[in-house]
Amino acid sequence: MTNAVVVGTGFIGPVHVEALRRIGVHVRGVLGSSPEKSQQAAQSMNLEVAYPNYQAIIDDPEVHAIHITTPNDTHLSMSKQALLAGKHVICEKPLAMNAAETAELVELAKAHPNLVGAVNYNKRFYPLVQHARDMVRSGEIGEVRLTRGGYLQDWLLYDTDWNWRLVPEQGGSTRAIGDIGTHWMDLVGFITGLQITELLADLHTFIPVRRKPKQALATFAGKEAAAAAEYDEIHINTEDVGAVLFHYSNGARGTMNVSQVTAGRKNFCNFEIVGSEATLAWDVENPNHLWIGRRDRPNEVLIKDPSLMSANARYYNSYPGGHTEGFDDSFKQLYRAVYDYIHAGNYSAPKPYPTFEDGHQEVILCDRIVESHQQRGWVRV
Ligand code: SOE
Repeated sequence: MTNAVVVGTGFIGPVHVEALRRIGVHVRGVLGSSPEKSQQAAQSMNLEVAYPNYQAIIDDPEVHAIHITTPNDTHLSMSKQALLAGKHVICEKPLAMNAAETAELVELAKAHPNLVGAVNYNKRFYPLVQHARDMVRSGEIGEVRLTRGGYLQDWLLYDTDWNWRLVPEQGGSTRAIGDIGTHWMDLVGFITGLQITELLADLHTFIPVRRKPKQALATFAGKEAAAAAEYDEIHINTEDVGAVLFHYSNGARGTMNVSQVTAGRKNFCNFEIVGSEATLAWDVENPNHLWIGRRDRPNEVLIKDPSLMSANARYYNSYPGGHTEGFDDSFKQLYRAVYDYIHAGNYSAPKPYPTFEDGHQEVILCDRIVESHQQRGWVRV
């Protein structure tokens, strides 16, 4: 039996715990930002071990896989310690703070070929995303010419909204791009298989000073809480929004918009992939519909239904047509891919999950995006 531990008890840690349990992976315990938080989380999720610190997980021989869901500045050291201790790693995105760190992790993963080094790009695992990929890769939409879309949210719209991601020392030098833009670039790259060769970026911070509550708040939790009575004013130097133009390896063009301050857009990640024969459009808030645009016949909407989908995409459906699958299911399907791979034990087989190499590519793109913005010009990737 493979035992997993989840590190982090904020918004996303419990999502990992729940998804692992749904596929029968034993979650041995959890680690929060303090021993008290570990205790509370272990109790509320009915887990046997509340770890006092990270070293206790590393030292526990019963732990085989570690899910890292803590702020980005912890990813390098935690992933490193885990691999060196012979444990599989499933790390939240972005994989680390900059390309030097992610390159180190790629090398370490290469030196431990019998361990999984996965990055949590869950959006790849929506059934219709898998189907869209199969359509594009089999030539059904012709040659890809354009990609368009982005990722819009509103949870950081007010100057009273606060989260650790606003602090570059914890989140990294990009915020909207690093946190949600990387999801979009990974998703579109996964579907099209195209490499970004050049880009031009424009980033902007609309809220240069924010009120940081004295009491820490989990991601998204601020929207439900009243504005803090006690706060510190903090100068913000990471972007609220970004727009990026891309050139791809085959000559295709792309545009991506990201924003954490777009009122009404909750978690709107969408793409339009335009081929020489047809267009595909999808969004994560309506993930059971794939729009297929045509010129020579009426457009179609494919409603998620395994009986109408590619063999590969069928594998990533758990339920028949009309039975929706969403956010939590995408985590479940990602972990199915990871743990089926571990249980099969053939580590030279192609990896069906986003790897440290994929995580590294995303962080390189973030670094280039910041560079392009600072230079006010196109940069090569
Ligand atoms: C916050 O922007 C966040 O939780 C991201 O970090 C996640 O990756 C995304 O799924 C939802 O929004």
